[in-house]
Amino acid sequence: MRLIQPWGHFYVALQALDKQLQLFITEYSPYVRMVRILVREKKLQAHVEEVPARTRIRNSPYYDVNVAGRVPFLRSSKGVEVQGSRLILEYLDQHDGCPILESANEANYWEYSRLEESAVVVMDSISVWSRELKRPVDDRSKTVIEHETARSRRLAEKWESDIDSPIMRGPLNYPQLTLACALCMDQWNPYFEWRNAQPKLEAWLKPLETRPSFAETEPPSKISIN
Ligand SMILES: N[C@@H](CCC(=O)N[C@@H](CS)C(=O)NCC(=O)O)C(=O)O
Repeated sequence: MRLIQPWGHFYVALQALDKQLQLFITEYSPYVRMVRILVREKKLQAHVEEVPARTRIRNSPYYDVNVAGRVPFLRSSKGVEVQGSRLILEYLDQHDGCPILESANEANYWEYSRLEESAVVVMDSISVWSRELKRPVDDRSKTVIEHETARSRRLAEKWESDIDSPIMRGPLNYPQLTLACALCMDQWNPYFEWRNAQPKLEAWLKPLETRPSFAETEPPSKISIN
């Protein structure tokens, strides 16, 4: 069976989901977490094997699987390889013709895309910042840390009003999943303290972050910073 899915101006032919897929992961990546949450929301655990990948090290065996060395990465036994969280989410959500993530429509396309991109910027910013904190002290860039700390604060302030958009309040969609996983990065990065200053955003996140799919994919610990 082949499904033809409209995707922007393109039509992407996707093979039907294999019985067995491998999802390459790390436990701290928010990009990976979005995919792991979708797998649980769609009850696809029996079809998707989560395989830990060793990223950012010299000569990692993972580079034989994915030359780009990034996670998430999806591989099927039929030879399909999907790179990048957004495309993997679409692949897993749409293969069965019963997507659970609401896509943009003609009427809300620009607003939906604006909000999704703003959520991606939060995720990118917190990821760069957290990655920097994980490096040995001598290797850390104070400039990068200061820049991303300030950027994420500004973004959280902006989201305190953007969160009122109907797109952020309706059925689960890409902007909501992205923002939720980005904001939950405070479970890993102890310096990302947005909750007290943004009470509306925290109230929005509560029902999402208490879902079992979020609880099961929580980072195992906070970054230990010395
Ligand atoms: N835009 C990509 C970003 C993925 C990404 O940056 N992944 C990080 C982990 S948070 C990674 O794999 N880093 C390892 C590396 O760059 O070598 C996506 O949406 O999947």
